[in-house]
Amino acid sequence: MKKIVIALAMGITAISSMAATSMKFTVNGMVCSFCAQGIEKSLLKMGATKEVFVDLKKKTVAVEAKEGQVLDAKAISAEIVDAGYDVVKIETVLKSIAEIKAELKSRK
Ligand SMILES: [Cu+2]
Repeated sequence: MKKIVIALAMGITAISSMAATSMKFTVNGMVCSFCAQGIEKSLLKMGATKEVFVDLKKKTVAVEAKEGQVLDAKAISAEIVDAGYDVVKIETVLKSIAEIKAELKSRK
């Protein structure tokens, strides 16, 4: 019994130390900070969303998942499309929003 408990505890630590999971959407049609704010707001309302980051210049919307939760790419795309923008590319990346931001900055 003790062994099982230890194994479970180890399993939980392994999951929580996993890299953050995010999705990067390439979105056409976002032109100003109001566009960005609107998208941020609607995506933050979704249950699995931890953080949202919009980069207008790079036409990128990044969404980070809450720990242990899975992002719904279809639902997120639908939100963006409903708001009047075009989703042209979806990528899953094992990075946090902070890491994605740093990456976009270094890639001027
Ligand atoms: Cu706008």
